[in-house]
Amino acid sequence: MKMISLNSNIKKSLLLSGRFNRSGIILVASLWVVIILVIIAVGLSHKTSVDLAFGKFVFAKSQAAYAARAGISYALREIRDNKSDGNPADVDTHYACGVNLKDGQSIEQKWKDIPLENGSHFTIVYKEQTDHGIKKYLGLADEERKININAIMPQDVGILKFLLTLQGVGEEDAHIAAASIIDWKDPDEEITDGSYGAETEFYKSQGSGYVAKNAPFDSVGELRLVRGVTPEIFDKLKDLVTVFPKEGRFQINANTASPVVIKAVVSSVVGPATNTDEAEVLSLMDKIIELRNGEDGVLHTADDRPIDEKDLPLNAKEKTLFYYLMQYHAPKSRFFRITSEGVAGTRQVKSRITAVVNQEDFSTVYWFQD
Ligand SMILES: [Ca+2]
Ligand SMILES: [Ca+2]
Repeated sequence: MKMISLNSNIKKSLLLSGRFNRSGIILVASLWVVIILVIIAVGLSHKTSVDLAFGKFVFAKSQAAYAARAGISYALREIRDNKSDGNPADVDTHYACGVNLKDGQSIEQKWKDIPLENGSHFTIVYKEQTDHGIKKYLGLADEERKININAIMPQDVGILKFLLTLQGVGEEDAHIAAASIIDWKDPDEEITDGSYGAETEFYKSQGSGYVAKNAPFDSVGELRLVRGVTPEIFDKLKDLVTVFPKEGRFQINANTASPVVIKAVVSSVVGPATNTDEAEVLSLMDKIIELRNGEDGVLHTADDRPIDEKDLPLNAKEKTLFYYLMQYHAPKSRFFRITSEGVAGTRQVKSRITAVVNQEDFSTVYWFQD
């Protein structure tokens, strides 16, 4: 009897605990469903806000890209206007490059934060390596301030060589790269400067899978294929050389050229033949820089002046180097680099386009969008 009542108690308690377990499982399961639904809801709302933010960014990015594009059109119109109503005797300087400022107009008014109707704006600006590091300048930059690797001839190999040695590249390495750059684009298969240059035979012997181009460079980046142009050398060349124009004789604009470019040109004739040495290169350079900077002594301000022999107090040796430089000097430039930075209205989202245009026919010879 006792046994039976014990069994029934156990059954009862088992029954109770079973009921409890079932309702407990249902409760826990319901809670999990709620938690999962909450997680999904939070996830969805987060995803929606991420999608929304991404959508806004994409919209702002395209607004910025259109602003940058508007900047290119604006600069082209300025170049065109300057050409049609400008004084034909005008020359291009570092400050007034491609476009002259109107009376009383500041360089900021001409090129900085030019607004568009939708609230976005653009700035025409470029960066340049100076003795005091990289500086930003407003306006356009001519290509004639650089060494044209398509126009340079075998007899000018020294100019390219000095462009490298003046930047710390060893004499031998500089000579190999310079001669090979000339061989790459000259139409013949004759090696420049004996063993220094490189034509098809060299590239074949290296198993490089390509031959000497024997045609003009289409881009500065193509230099990477040339014998002796190591990544280090390419880095030192890329901002100081141009491939425009692809034809014609070698010219630079000494009003705008970087000091290292002018130094490379004149250094290539220094020696007993001209009775000059390094000291004259430096003193000539100082005088040119002083004249170009104008009275305030600062480059890229309204008082900047073009180079003119009558304004330069030169001694006989400096004159020898100066006349050599003047052979190549083209004070009016033809190819202008426009770098336009577009900024979207409400958000600080930027976009940049760089174009190089030919001022003669307004053709675009280079276009790059970041
Ligand atoms: Ca060749
Ligand atoms: Ca100045």
